[in-house]
Amino acid sequence: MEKRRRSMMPAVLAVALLAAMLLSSEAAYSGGGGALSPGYYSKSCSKLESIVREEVARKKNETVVTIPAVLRLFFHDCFVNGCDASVLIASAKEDAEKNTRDNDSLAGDGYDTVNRVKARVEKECPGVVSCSDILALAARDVVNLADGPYWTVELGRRDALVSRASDVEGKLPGPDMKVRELTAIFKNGGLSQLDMVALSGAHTVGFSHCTRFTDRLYNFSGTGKTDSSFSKDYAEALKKACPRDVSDTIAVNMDPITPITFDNNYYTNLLHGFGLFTSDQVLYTDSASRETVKQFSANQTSFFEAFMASMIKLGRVGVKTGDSGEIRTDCTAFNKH
Ligand code: HEM
Ligand SMILES: *[C@@H]1O[C@H](CO)[C@@H](O)[C@H](O)[C@H]1NC(C)=O
Ligand SMILES: *[C@@H]1O[C@H](CO)[C@@H](O)[C@H](O)[C@H]1NC(C)=O
Ligand SMILES: *[C@@H]1O[C@H](CO)[C@@H](O)[C@H](O)[C@H]1NC(C)=O
Ligand SMILES: CC(=O)N[C@H]1CO[C@H](CO)[C@@H](O)[C@@H]1O
Repeated sequence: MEKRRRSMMPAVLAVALLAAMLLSSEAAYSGGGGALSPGYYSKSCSKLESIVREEVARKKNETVVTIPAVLRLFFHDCFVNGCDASVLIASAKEDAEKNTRDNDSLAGDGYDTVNRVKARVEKECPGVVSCSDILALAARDVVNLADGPYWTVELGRRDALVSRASDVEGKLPGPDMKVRELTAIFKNGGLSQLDMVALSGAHTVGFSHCTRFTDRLYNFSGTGKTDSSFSKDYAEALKKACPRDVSDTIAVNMDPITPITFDNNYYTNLLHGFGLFTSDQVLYTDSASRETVKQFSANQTSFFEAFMASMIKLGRVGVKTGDSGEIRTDCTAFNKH
């Protein structure tokens, strides 16, 4: 759909690199007999971070879809049995995590990015770096390459030994959920309501298939009407892009104003009824989270700080360390034992 411009564009704020602030926390998470730490590979694979950055940048130069694809892939990996690269497994029987409805928009470019990085890392330091750590670093790099913040990534995750489609049910939030349900699902991973609101800001980049929100346009809550929390202009534009009988392959930008820039415009959109999903718009319509949305809309630095802190917390969910799991040589397959 077309980029729609409003008269009041958010001020462009100067973005400082805020990594230094986070470095002071020396955070180390322990789960499975080991601990995560930023310097985990400093001796065993000192070039790791520069390799990841270069390969992710190369891939992004080929297609900007790399940005949302990698970011969403990391979220889905972490929310289903922890950040353990279980989402990357390809199963001949099609019964792995990726073989579920929610993988629809897990664009192939996300998987491809991780696989390319892994291939280069294996040449440099074979058998040392986990696929789950590569995905965590790549998620940081895509955000930063889209003009978003840069933070220090904790490392030392090990890769899962299982990946089951049947484990996905109920773990991922749905676009029709309201604040209470969203908060509950994030709480399963030890994440707060504030983390939920900050991480939802990832919808400042990427695409959604029309079929994920057409009920809001044509039959909201079974009423046959349009959701009244939509801005009228936005709903009209979406109806043009996504007619009633729209094919399930058609997608639109989730942030219609700045679709490929990682900024706080997602929150400003919510103030104007430009939230694409119910799960987006309710963050503003529900008083439980409205003040946070206003704050992030008014102050990009405040959003970036919260987003970085929440991404670090997301990266600790259910991690395998120490003797758990394995270091996969091919991210799409378990090692042969
Ligand atoms: C808060 C609850 C959330 C819900 C209900 C939700 C739901 C969705 C849905 C339905 C889509 C469109 C998928 C499709 O077209 O099939 C989507 C896309 C996306 N989501 Fe979320 N999401 C949530 C949180 C997050 C979080 C925490 C992140 C990352 C930190 C994230 C990152 C993304 C990205 C980047 C895309 C665009 C994907 C692309 O363009 O390939 N989402 N989300
Ligand atoms: C990607 O493109 C940018 C801008 O054109 C360029 O500066 C950068 O060197 C490219 N990176 C890679 C790895 O190709
Ligand atoms: C709207 O939703 C209701 C309830 O789910 C359903 O019974 C009805 O058939 C739908 N109408 C249309 C036009 O799809
Ligand atoms: C924006 O948020 C940052 C970080 O929380 C804070 O230091 C700064 O004072 C805020 N700026 C304004 C104008 O409120
Ligand atoms: C990209 C991907 O793995 N897509 C799969 C998602 O799940 C469906 C249903 O199992 C598969 O048919 C797709 O191949």
